[in-house]
Amino acid sequence: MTDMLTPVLSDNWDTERPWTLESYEQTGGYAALDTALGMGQDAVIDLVKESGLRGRGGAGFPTGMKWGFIPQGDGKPHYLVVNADESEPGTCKDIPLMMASPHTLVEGVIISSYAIRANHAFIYVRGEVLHVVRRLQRAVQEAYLAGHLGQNIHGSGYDLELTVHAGAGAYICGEETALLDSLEGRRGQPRLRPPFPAVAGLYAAPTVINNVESIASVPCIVRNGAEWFGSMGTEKSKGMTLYSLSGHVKRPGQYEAPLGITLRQLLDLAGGVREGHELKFWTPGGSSTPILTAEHLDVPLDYEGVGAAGSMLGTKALQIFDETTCVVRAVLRWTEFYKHESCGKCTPCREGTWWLVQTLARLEQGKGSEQDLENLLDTCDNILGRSFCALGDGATSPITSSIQHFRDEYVRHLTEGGCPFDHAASTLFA
Ligand code: L3W
Ligand code: SF4
Repeated sequence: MTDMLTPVLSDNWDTERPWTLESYEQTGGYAALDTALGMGQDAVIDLVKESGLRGRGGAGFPTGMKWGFIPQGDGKPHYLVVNADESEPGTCKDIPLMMASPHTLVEGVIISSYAIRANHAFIYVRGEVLHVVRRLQRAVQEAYLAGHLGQNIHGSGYDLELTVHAGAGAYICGEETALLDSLEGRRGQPRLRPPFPAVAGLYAAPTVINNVESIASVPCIVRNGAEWFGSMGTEKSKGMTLYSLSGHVKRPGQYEAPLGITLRQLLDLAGGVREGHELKFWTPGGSSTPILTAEHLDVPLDYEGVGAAGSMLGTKALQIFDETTCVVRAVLRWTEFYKHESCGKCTPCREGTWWLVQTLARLEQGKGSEQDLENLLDTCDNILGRSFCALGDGATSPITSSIQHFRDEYVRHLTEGGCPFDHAASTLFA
């Protein structure tokens, strides 16, 4: 079964102190940078386009196409911003990547900035993860001292400054335009799109914003070629990716495998659901993506496959819940998170998430009525597609999907006058 694993980004994670420059260079690190500098900017963009790499932050937008939106030869400043504000519930791939091998990201930043003709790049990282901020700062310092960053990189005439910026701990700052506002020193709230950041981003200049994993995938594509990358995955979802398994699974953690692998195969790699229990529901990409059930064990985990099953691949954060978990309680917890993190800019999300929590809490305590289920769906309907950014839409996903798959369980709370589950047995959301 381990032949399903394709360690590329995680290949050096088990080596001696892989976060140091010395260790990274011993495993071929920064050789791709030389290759890219020798290819020229447009050839690097073409290579990334040909590879079929799609954004790993949740939306799956083609990376090379996004880079292609940056006006070339305009002589104006361009920026690259790495979205390292990993906060989606269940999502835990970028932080392990940056802790284990920060130079993979730094090398990716330099190559990507070179391709889009940017001379200043930023890594916007969650403020709470101070250990990651420090590790990145140290890696950036090492890269400057070795001549991988700064003036005239590797004698190519190309200059790049790289700034590591720590956010202040708001989930909304993972939304790309709120991130830009925050980076510019303002309160992080989403901006109207269009214009997309590729047209008017940081300081109103053309800006590429990509997720950590997307940018970290660039050096291996330069090293091994577009064909190699496309030999993994499926026709429309190419390459390998980091899947994060958490919850009721024997060996939680990051599993790097081709896009299109199934949860059944990943669970085999992870030792299965915890002993003596069975799968009840799971999220394919964090709590913003509609939940799926044991019926979906063989859904290909790629953008198309998960979409066809009625959900989204999202961040590939596979949260596994067995039969001891109350779905109503899980959904209530996630909804409390979205209510807390709603930035308040638009009414459907600001007011709607408050009402969702009130109604869900009543149902979870067995105090509501069946009409509350209709009220929940109606509120979701008034948030979905009417909110200013994806947070509002995402907040509705666990509710609508759980009512679709587990309506009976909601009703059971009402008929039994309370939650029928022993939360201590689940240990999650206890
Ligand atoms: C130029 C156009 N650029 C689109 C760019 C756009 C962005 C990218 C994708 O949300 C999802 C969300 C969460 N010209 C363009 C264009 N672009 N059209 O393409 O854009 P979009 O709007 O499809 O998605 P998004 O706003 O980036 C991301 C979901 O991910 N999610 C949340 C993840 C949370 C984390 C985290 O904690 N780190 O990643 C999980 O599923 O709900 O749907 O760059 O500018 N015409
Ligand atoms: Fe803010 Fe929510 Fe509206 Fe997004 S949907 S702008 S988070 S209030």
